[in-house]
Amino acid sequence: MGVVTPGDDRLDVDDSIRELALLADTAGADVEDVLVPTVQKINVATFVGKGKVQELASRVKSHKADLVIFDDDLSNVQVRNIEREIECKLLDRSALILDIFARNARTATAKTQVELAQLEYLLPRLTRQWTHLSRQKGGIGMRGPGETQIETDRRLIGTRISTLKERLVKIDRQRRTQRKGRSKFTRVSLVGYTNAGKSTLMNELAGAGVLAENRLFATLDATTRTVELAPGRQVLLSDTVGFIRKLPHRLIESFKSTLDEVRESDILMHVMDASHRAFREHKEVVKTTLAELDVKDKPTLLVFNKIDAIEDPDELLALKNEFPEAAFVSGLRGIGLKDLRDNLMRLIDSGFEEIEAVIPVSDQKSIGYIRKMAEILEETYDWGSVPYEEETIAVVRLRYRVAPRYADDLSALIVRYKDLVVTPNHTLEA
Ligand SMILES: Nc1nc2c(ncn2[C@@H]2O[C@H](COP(=O)(O)OP(=O)(O)OP(=O)(O)O)[C@@H](O)[C@H]2O)c(=O)[nH]1
Ligand SMILES: [Mg+2]
Repeated sequence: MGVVTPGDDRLDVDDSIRELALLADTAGADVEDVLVPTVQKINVATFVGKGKVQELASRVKSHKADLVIFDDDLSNVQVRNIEREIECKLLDRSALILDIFARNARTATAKTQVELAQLEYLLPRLTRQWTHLSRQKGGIGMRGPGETQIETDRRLIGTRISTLKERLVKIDRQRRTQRKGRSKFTRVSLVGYTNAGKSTLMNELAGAGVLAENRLFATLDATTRTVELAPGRQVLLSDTVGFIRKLPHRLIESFKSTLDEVRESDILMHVMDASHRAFREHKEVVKTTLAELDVKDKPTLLVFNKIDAIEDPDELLALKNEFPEAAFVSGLRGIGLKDLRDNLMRLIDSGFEEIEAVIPVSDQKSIGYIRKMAEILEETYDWGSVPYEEETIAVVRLRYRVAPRYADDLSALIVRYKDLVVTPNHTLEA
């Protein structure tokens, strides 16, 4: 069930409902009936008016439905009131998305993040009907004198939330260490609406063996692989969780560890399902979600995927005209991948700095640091004939490519050698 309110565009609501049906299907439900009444005003007690609730109740009865799903987020009170009338279980969109995330979570990180989001969703919704938690834990001694069951439950959930948060802090720390170890490569993240084809593209580019499926939120954790864009040009490509409209904010927050991959990458590839009629809206949702994650102003390559599924060639042509900088591909059929790699390289080259520095070989610390943080393109030596501070010393000349985020660091390191020049009569040998 969804509603059209006076400010809404009917077509948008229809898209949203179609997507809700897909979500329901992903969660394992069979959709029997859809109701999208026009309402003038949201009712505080029951969301829709009394008449609509009664109609819903009679449809539930005639279909013998087990479940009603609302496209909008409902308050605690609204859920309770409507459930009482319709005599069956009621979920809102957030709860449904949380359920799908819980089903699809495979890795320990994803499971921890989902559980945290679920509990935080649950906490303010605890009602008296919901009193089984302490019994699961054995119960005895759990209940203080005069304390109600609901307070006990709240406390248990609170404790569990703290435990999960601590666990995520540890995961964060581990991941940060992992990322540090590979920081000299350009990091590219695939972002996009769920089901746009990110994992398929990842598999195609990196031979990754990531699960790609025609269901929503198949991917819930980040996977990173090396991709060779051209001989000798490697980047790190990460595939991660997709976005959707009305993604519960709590969920975004819980997925911080996974989404840090996106936040810390140098470049984004925004993958879109170009054959989806609502792709423009999806594109906006992705942009808004990224802004919510504080990911702004990152160089982004737009990737129009699933072009094999666009039936009208004129439509494809129009898109290419509208987005001349974008890449047009089919991850599934392997179309356009060479252009995609080239576009990506061009984008990287436009943002990255190429620097040449001459450094005394004795300064192994600086050389080691550059090796770690930058990609070395050329390395030549002069063993002992370069004049420096009244001596002649051995130097290395490094040409390297560095991400903007490390460029200043490295320049500070080598600024003291700026007068060190290798004159042409010194032969530099590799
Ligand atoms: N026709 C067509 N289908 C594609 C293409 N790329 C991917 N698909 C299909 O789209 C569905 C979703 O693909 P995924 O790669 O799992 O999408 P995703 O963006 O990783 O989705 P989530 O991880 O769920 O967010 C799968 O059924 C793919 O086979 C394409 O180029 N053309
Ligand atoms: Mg995926």
